[in-house]
Amino acid sequence: TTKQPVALKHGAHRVGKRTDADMAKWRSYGLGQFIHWGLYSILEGKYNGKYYNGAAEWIRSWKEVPHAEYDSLYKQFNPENFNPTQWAKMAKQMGVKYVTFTTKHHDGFCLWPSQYTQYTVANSPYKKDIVKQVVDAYTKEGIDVYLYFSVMDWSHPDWRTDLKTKEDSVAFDRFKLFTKNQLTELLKMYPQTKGLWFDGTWDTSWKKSGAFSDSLEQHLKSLIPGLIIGSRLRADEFGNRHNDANGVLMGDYEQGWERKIPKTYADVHGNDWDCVMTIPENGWGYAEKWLGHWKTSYECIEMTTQCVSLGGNFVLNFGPKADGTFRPEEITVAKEMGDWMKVNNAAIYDCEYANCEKQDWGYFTKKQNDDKIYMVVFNVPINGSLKVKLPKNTSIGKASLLQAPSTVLSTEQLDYNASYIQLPKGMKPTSPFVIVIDTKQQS
Ligand code: JFZ
Repeated sequence: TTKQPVALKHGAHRVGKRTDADMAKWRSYGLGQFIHWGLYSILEGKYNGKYYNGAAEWIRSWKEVPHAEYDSLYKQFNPENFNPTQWAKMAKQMGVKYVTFTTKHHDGFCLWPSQYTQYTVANSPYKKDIVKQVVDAYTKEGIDVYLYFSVMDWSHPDWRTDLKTKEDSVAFDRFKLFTKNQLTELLKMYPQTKGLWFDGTWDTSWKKSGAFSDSLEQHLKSLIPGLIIGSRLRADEFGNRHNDANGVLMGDYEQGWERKIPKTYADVHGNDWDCVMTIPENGWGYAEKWLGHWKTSYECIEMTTQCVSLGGNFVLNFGPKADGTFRPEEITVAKEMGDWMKVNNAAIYDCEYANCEKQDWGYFTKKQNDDKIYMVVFNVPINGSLKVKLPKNTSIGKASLLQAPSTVLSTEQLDYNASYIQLPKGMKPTSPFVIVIDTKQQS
């Protein structure tokens, strides 16, 4: 007996990937930037000389921090060195194709002058609209803009984590209207927006509001045709998130790959997806001290490649300081990634899963709508001879170095789907490099 699908009013409205041009563009990005900036940036992950162990943008939830004091931080928000053009140019040099920017995080402070609350940048000493400046500067550099929005809002008296009483439901109805108003306002004020990145949607109150989030999603999509919304907004009528009761993704791409990367293509269940990643182990907002390991540009390049090789995008987070500047560690990672992308981006942009997974030497990517495949090599054997298992029904026509296209590499075919590729004698790579393969298809 096969399991009958559950009839759902508020489950997925589409099975499989979107097929339109906006989503095709999203799929081609490869690399993105995330930015977490807000009042938490002022505290820098510490309070009263003590360091907070959690993610810096969560510091308001630490017992050491009096809420009244945190909620007054907006009176100090004055990023004198904020230079949106510089931000966008840094992102451009890094090679990112899209940015996701925190318009409002869990604390509720709005970086745009929302007319639905007083708790906005307009009432800070800085006064000016931050979101507009980010949207304009990045758009000018040709980088697509996505707006991060936390539904959960610690500043709003009507926010509830659960709906246990009649009073809760009445309050939460007001909150839902507030949320819809703010989102409508954002899309009307910043019509260049390509998509929304939702967060703070895990509480029972929101999971019980599946009918509302369904209508909200449709409303937002009616405001900007082609708008992209991931799987972190809605719940179905049974409170299932990401995937509905039938296991079908609700949203345009899987938003669950947070600080983790799928191991195999089977793990992504045929969905579009992106992975959002922090440079330190955890923590998205600025913290004075990064405890534990920080990722190097090398690790971030490998993660970018790994994501693209499994059909996803890699999105690296930055947490600017309260004054509007980036910490040197982030500037270095961005610069080094950009230098690498400049040479090797052919293997990242417009690329997809090549029907072959990680091998000893590194990762395959494949140009979309093209048979060209790329080997992004991270590990070179001592004898310079890479054993390559090729995608199904594929053998090597020609193998060459992306950096030196006239260098044709000698190959030895082992069987139809496997070959040795010999690197030029004396080639001692100091960074990951790309081999381009023109394929021969089995007829
Ligand atoms: C959320 C936020 O709480 C956090 O501050 C940051 O903005 C991040 C991008 O998103 O954190 C989450 C959300 C979901 C998961 C983990 C952390 N999750 O699904 O595993």
